[in-house]
Amino acid sequence: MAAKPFSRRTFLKAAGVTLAAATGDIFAFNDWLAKAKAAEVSKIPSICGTCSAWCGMWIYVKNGRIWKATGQKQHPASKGKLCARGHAGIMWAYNKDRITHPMKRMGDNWFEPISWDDAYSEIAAKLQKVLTDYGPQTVFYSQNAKPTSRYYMQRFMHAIGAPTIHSHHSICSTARDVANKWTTGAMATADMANAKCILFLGRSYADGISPSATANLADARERGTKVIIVDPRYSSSCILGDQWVPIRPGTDLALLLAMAHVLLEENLYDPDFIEQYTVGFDEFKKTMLSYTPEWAAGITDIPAETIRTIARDLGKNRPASCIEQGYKAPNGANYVNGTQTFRMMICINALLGNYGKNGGMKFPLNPKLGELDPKQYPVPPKPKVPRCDGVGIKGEYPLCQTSQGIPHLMPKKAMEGKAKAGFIYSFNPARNSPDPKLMVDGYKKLELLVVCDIQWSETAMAASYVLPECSFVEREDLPTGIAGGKPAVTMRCQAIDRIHSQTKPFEEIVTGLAGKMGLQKYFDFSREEVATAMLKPLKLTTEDLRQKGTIVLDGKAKELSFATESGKVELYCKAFADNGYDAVPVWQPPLANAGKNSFVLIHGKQGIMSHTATANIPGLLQIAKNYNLERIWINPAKAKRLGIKDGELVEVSSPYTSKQVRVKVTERVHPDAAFLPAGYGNLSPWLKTGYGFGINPNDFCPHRVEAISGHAMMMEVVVTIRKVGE
Ligand SMILES: Nc1nc2c(c(=O)[nH]1)N[C@H]1C(S)=C(S)[C@@H](COP(=O)(O)OP(=O)(O)OC[C@H]3O[C@@H](n4cnc5c(=O)[nH]c(N)nc54)[C@H](O)[C@@H]3O)O[C@H]1N2
Ligand SMILES: Nc1nc2c(c(=O)[nH]1)N[C@H]1C(S)=C(S)[C@@H](COP(=O)(O)OP(=O)(O)OC[C@H]3O[C@@H](n4cnc5c(=O)[nH]c(N)nc54)[C@H](O)[C@@H]3O)O[C@H]1N2
Ligand code: SF4
Ligand SMILES: [Mo]
Repeated sequence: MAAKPFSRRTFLKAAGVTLAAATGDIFAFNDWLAKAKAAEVSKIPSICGTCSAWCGMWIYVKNGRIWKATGQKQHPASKGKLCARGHAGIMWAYNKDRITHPMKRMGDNWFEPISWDDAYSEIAAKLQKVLTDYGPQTVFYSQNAKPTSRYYMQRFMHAIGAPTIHSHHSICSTARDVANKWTTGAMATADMANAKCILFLGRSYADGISPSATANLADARERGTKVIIVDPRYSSSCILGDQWVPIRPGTDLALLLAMAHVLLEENLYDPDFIEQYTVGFDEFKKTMLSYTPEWAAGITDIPAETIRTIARDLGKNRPASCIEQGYKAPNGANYVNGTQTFRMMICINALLGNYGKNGGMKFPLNPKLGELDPKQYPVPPKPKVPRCDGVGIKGEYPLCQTSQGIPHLMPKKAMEGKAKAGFIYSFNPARNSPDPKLMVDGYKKLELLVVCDIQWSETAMAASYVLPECSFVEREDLPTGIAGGKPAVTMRCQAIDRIHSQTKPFEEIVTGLAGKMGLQKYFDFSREEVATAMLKPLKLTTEDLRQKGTIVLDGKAKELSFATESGKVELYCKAFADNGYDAVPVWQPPLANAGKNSFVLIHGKQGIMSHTATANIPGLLQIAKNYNLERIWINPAKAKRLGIKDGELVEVSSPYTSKQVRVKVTERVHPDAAFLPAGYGNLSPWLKTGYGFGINPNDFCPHRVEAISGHAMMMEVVVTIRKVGE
């Protein structure tokens, strides 16, 4: 299956053969081409690791090297296609800036290689000391959203009695997820294929890409679906939309309150749905009455008549109309009012009566995977101590989900002495969260920080030990379920042998460390055994997945139900009231407001970059350079007032920092907003390709934690911009 390793010795041997066979014609192109064509090609199913869409891919391998990749047709995110990042990400394996050995930090930007055995022993000893001196509540584990190896680290954390486990969502979508949990009980997704009218708040399928979502948007356009996009800037999705509605940053909540007002006032809602499936309609209606479109127009900068038209478009097309749930723009991790903004999106979808209906919001079906028999394979008990991020604790962050937690809070907790040791896997919070200096200073206060990455991320640079994983094309991972209209199951398989012999899959690393901690009994199984147990209820085997990659399962839509405390959509949310939050959303202004000569600093994805992880991939960075993609966008009216012309070098300043970048002067952005692409500004000097290119919005924003869901409020900052040299 996996091809031969590409070592220097095999290369020299192969070169010798060529030389002997082709005397006098060593580098002839035809000879090379013939050999390349004659090479056997193997096709291995994998899962793209270049963003959290986790597309199913086929990797084609020739002569032990990756040749190309294509998207798996049956995988719901790829549907036969990959994006540019996916095509580039397969080459990560060969990147010159990979971490190739376990490393121990000796000083600033100074690490020395260490053997795996010594690394495990030293880490285990330091961890044991932290556990003895301060207790397991001071240990945390933070990771990216998806990796299946959470299975191993969760066991490890429970085995040491430590409850604080994080995903990256406090800088992504935690406000959305918390609002969903308490309002509908689970996350429904927009049924684009059948919608007659759909409203996007910031979410941009053509920038924050998954190939199938981008294709769905194009199809919707072809079908004549009315697509309305509210965004302070004209995103790449707007060419596929009917209407771009520029909005003042951070004010979507006012728009939604006024839309609810119109739907109620003009009887454009579904009374039967409200009666059968919601609680709190009377309080909700009473609150909405005061929020007129004229009131919202002054706040959002959207004319009252436009607000009425948007509400009517949705109301008249109900139930085949909806507000797409998005990830983060106004409702995920960016503004102080994000949690209530998302609650309002749900409330409007409920007014439209669109839950469970074609063209509305549908709850995806999850495949039910099995597990190892706990009698044969002991499971560590759930930890009893409280979490160190306050999640689930009354008076701190009671409503935030324990499955997500607040990872960006850990450096602060380290400064306060409440966090002492941390493990971070496949996650770069030091660069992807606001205030990188605080993040790094805090992490360095820990007695132990272990980071597992493939490259020298900013977080790795702050670690006491850096453990190198092999990249996604070099390993097989556990199977994973995919929720959707039809549930599916998929597995990443190993396409090539490891390039660097000292790199390992995370599961081996955790198991090795557990051995040194005396916790072998919880890890006495092979990955094959776990994978087999997971697939058993589906009557599938690991071989099935190694052949097919992704398998779509049968699944029948369940009767509509809501997994909330009341069993209904909570227009009035009791849990919010019980914890001192507004039970019905009310207007809450953003913290940052632009002045005559200042801007709210907004940001977003570009189709060719994943967060700050891909700027170090040479092919992708070259595209960014060729097309000046790092520039900050400002509106011509304001640019003129500030004496700034397109392409000039400007200094962007917030109370926290000043940095220079070139400017893109464009009508495509609201005058109150400056839009900075989010993928640049790598600070780690060992990311040699990306280092020094562009600047990053997180540098300008302070460290903060929103009160309800605990997100980072990443766009709540005002900047000034002036021409350099003035
Ligand atoms: N400036 C900026 N900040 C952002 C965003 C942004 O776009 N720009 N986006 C926000 C959002 S929506 C999110 S979800 C978060 C995302 O924040 P992160 O979860 O930190 O996302 P990435 O930047 O993709 O970082 C993933 C890390 O995993 C490493 N990695 C990649 N493959 C592997 C692997 O196979 N094994 C291991 N061990 N490591 C691997 C990468 O090198 C990188 O250091 O950031 C948020 N913050
Ligand atoms: N190319 C690429 N695709 C990705 C990723 C990636 O890193 N790169 N990451 C994946 C991940 S983890 C995520 S979370 C998704 C994110 O995908 P999206 O949810 O689409 O996230 P962003 O690009 O962060 O969206 C920011 C958009 O919100 C707009 N915006 C800013 N402020 C406001 C506001 O106040 N109101 C409104 N209505 N809009 C506002 C910005 O102008 C921008 O267009 O993308 C996924 N896909
Ligand atoms: S959207 Fe692109 S980068 Fe993300 S998983 Fe799919 S192919 Fe990979
Ligand atoms: Mo995200």
